[in-house]
Amino acid sequence: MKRVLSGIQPTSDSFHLGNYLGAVKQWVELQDGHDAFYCIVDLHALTIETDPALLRKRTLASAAQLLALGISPEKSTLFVQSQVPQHNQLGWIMECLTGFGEASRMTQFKDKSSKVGADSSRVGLFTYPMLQAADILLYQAHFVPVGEDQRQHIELTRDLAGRFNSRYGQTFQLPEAYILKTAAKINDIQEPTSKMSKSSGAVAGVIEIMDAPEVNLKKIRSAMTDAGREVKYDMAEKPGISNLLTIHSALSGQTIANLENEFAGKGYGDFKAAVADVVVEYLRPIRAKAMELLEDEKHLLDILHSGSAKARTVAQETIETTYKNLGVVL
Ligand code: ATP
Ligand code: LTN
Repeated sequence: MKRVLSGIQPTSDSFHLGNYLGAVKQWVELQDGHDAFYCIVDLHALTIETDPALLRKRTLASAAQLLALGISPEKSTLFVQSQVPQHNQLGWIMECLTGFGEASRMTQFKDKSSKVGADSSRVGLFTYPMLQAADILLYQAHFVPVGEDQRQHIELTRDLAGRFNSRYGQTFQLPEAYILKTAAKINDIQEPTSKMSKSSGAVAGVIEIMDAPEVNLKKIRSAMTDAGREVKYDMAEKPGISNLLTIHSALSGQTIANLENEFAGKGYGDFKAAVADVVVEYLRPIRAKAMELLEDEKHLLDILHSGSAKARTVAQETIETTYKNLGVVL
């Protein structure tokens, strides 16, 4: 069976629709027929200032949401990055393999560091992609399901794996990004030309899984639309409507062409009401399930501890081969 690995940061109380449609939906699908490892990357979340109580709360909330969205501990290994110290061990080796210029070209680093300024940016934000490479290579993953914004990090991971293998002998599987064309990028519903984001979006533009149904209903009804009145997919001229069409289609399973027909001659108001309905009804049971899971912290911790134990066994094997090939005395 092919191996799959992906990660998500516990940086907010709720995942948003972009996280789900761009990434986690594929995680759920890939559990069948693959050996899947899914990681809550709490060490990556430390690259921005974090309150200890919030980090804990959000790590558990992330686990509850992943389970509610369909990740099954029977079918896949769900674990917490910091509970597997091998990530730090391989992270250092990846840092020693990466060029300074190469790391400087990572667009996520450039975007995030330019927002706070070079002086306030952490070194950890700079070395973030090398820890991510370690996350992936430790498990010898074939596929990495992520949104479009992560493509460059997966490319770097492939380059590092290839470089290590050619210098020190075959050690790592070269991973491939697994990115679905249809929902690779969900945009902010108030600013439909920028990506929906946990950390940078204004709340009105981000549809959160854990928000109450009334809140999401209101957000979608007030989503930014475009000039004109036709419900038509056109990313350049109608980014707002196109984004809403993508969301509706991804959740309802109807094609965009079908939706365009269905709403031909109707106004944006009717269309937004329909999108709101689809989103709210889709998320209602998921939110309820996540809330129920959060009531039993011990059960959640048991799932994470057993996932982490399994992950450590696989990760340790890779560390031993890596050290041996590097010439480290074992
Ligand atoms: P931040 O904005 O704080 O960087 P984020 O919202 O991008 O956070 P991450 O934890 O970095 O969330 O991403 C988790 C997964 O969700 C990644 O695979 C990422 O590609 C995907 N993702 C994030 N935002 C979107 C989006 N707007 N559309 C599609 N996929 C997305
Ligand atoms: N950088 C990713 C989160 C992430 C990840 C990973 C994704 C950390 N480690 C390993 C896939 C595989 C992000 O910002 N979305």
